[in-house]
Amino acid sequence: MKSTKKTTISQAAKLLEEKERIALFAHTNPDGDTIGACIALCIALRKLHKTVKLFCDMPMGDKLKKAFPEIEEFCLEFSGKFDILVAVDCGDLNRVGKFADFYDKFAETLTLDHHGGLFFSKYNLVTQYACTCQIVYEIVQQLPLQLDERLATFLYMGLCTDTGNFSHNNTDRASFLMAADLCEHGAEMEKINRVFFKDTTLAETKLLGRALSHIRTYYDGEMVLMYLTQSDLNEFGADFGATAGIVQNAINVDTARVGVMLAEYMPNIYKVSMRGKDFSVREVCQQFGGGGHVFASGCMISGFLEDVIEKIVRTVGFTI
Ligand SMILES: [Mn+2]
Repeated sequence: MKSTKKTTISQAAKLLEEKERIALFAHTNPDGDTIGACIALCIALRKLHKTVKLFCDMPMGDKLKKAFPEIEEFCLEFSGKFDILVAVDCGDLNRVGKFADFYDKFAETLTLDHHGGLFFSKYNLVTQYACTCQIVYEIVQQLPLQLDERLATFLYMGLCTDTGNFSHNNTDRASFLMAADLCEHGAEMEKINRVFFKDTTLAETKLLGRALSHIRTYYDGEMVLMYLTQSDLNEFGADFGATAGIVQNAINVDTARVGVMLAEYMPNIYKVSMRGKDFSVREVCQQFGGGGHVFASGCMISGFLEDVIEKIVRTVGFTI
């Protein structure tokens, strides 16, 4: 069993200052918080003349690269020599994705996370903050450098995405104080909002229309379901990633306690996303070998569309 210890903001800042070659790992299927935190920390550490490289087992996505052409893409394969590896916004080792085994064997590792998960690194800075960008923000304040526009912009990226634009329960006083400070330092807030909350491709908008046209309700409207098949995706030339987030339209229906979105991932294999209001969708997804959060979970189910829908309706029916 390797030894792990709890680390404070100032200890983490000191640790990073001591190291010369630093590898930052974003979590698999990277979101705005892990990307923003990695880029901000990279900018800060390079200001201190450190050698920093960013890794992730998936790229950060075209929308982001279009909006911020200056940022460097993650390295998808590991290479280089480092003094420390840092897992950014990772609640457990699996989040490091395909680098997990290598990460686990490395002697000097540091977790920066806000999911309150297990200690899997040598040093663990695990908080109850709204976002990992707040951890990086506080680390940056301990380092001998000033916030600038770029740092403020990427720190804002994680703050506004992980708080759902300051609307989720995790939004607190610290979120607004941080936002005020980042605003003062020139964060490009409108641009971040556009990229993460507004911009869609034409294919995505058409796909949403198709999903909405496939809406079905069960249990007096307490369950709302939508689906997309591979032929829908092909018709609009959309890739599978374009189905992400559509489930929100199902749970937004005022009568809904369960929102379900099925997207055909491969022929007769459906990725099922569920959202709940006062209803544990995690338990439903666990019945199918999936999981996640109590009110936001997912699973994969194989079968013909109508059979898959029937299975879900029946399973939800046990507890609704
Ligand atoms: Mn996060």
